Amino acid sequence: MITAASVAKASLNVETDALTQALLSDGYLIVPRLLDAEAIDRLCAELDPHFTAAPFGDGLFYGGETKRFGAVLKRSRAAQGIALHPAVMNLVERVLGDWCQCLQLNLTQAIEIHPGAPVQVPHRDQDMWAGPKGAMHYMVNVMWALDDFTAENGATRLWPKSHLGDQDAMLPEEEAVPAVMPRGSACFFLGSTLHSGGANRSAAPRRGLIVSYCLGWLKPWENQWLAYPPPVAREFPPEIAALVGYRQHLPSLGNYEGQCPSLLLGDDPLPDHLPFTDALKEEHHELMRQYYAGLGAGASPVQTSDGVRDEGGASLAAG
Ligand SMILES: O=C(O)CCC(=O)C(=O)O
Ligand SMILES: [Fe+2]
Repeated sequence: MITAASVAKASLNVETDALTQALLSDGYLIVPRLLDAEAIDRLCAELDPHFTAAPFGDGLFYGGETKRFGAVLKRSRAAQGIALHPAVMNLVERVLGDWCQCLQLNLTQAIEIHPGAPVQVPHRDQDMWAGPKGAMHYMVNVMWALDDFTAENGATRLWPKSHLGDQDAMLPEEEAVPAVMPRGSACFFLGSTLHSGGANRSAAPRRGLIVSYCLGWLKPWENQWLAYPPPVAREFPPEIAALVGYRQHLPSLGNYEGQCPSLLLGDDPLPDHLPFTDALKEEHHELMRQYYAGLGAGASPVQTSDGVRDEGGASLAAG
């Protein structure tokens, strides 16, 4: 049983700082019973038919005795609420917020490890991205326990403080700690934390749901726009649509025809061409103001209803 990193739900709202520190210090954090009985029951009921329908995986990493499915937000309304859980968002924003203008969903993945499944190969999820490691955080995962997680039934294994050392190091098996937690609990872990699914030596499958958040300028592991194309995302609450990519990460990243991709979620058909419209940070506006001020009178653009144009009508908008 992990107790060092466990924090009672009751203290969650008032102690987000402490929770963040615990996560950053240990590389993982368990919050027991973050969901109440009704919430976890609803989530499990909505996911149950999908677990039944999902095939077993293929390959050493995914595992032939493990079932998975993605795009969980289109399959379960309860999962949408859980993805936006305020305690989770607070924590994730504290860890990732310094490195991006807004967060995005990296993936949702339901995982059912069946009896007889061996341990998964230990890995750091952030290794899929080629950037420098160790100086910043790329992602935070939340593993929601849909069943009680035990050392016998395949609880996720984590290597405490493995995010602090050599980011290429494999660590001794005996240093792994199983994320033992009751159903409805959440295990947070960093993209840099060495971890793996556990072997299931019990007689029953172990179900979990990973909701993974990453910096808004990264390529997410699960292609969110394909998982949730506009006809699907149109039905989402705006916060979920934004989290899966229907918003621009300033400046203008992820735009559609120079505009916010949330335009695609409206009721009206869009014209074939749209006016490219600045979506910049204040610092970019300031840089442009300074640039034009430096050029002096006459070279300055004037603001028109169409956007920013020079006096002769040529577009000056960044594009
Ligand atoms: O199922 C688990 O406990 C962890 C799975 C995992 O880490 C992965 O597939 O990347
Ligand atoms: Fe993983």
